Amino acid sequence: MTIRHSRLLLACAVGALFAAGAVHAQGERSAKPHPGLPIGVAELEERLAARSAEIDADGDGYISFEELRAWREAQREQRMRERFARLDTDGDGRVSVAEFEARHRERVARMDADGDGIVTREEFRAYRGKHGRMHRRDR
Ligand SMILES: [Ca+2]
Ligand SMILES: [Ca+2]
Repeated sequence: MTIRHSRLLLACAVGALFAAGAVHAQGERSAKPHPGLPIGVAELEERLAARSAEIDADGDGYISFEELRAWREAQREQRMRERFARLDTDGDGRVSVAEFEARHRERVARMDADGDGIVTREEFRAYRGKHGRMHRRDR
């Protein structure tokens, strides 16, 4: 393997790692220590190989459009299930309107940092800075 290939592999591995959500970058990315880092290149390569094998469902060595789409759909489905489970706080397999609203009230309370009952632009921006894209962590 050439150095150029190694670098490409590493770039792909890091990309795959981020795409898989194994690394949750949040706001002020450069300032905060990263829970998933440092990480060995060998581990990144292992993860890349595992991910590639997972996507290449028929194992023919090629990732077809359908395989990629199916993998993405499965990822989305998994995220939706996790989001649903977080909303279902009493674990009865259903999300009541009260459970749904409670989750959103918590979020609004966190946004209203000084608790004056008004979410200012600054508070909203600070919340987004801490939590990344709106709702990402609350889903
Ligand atoms: Ca394939
Ligand atoms: Ca429930």
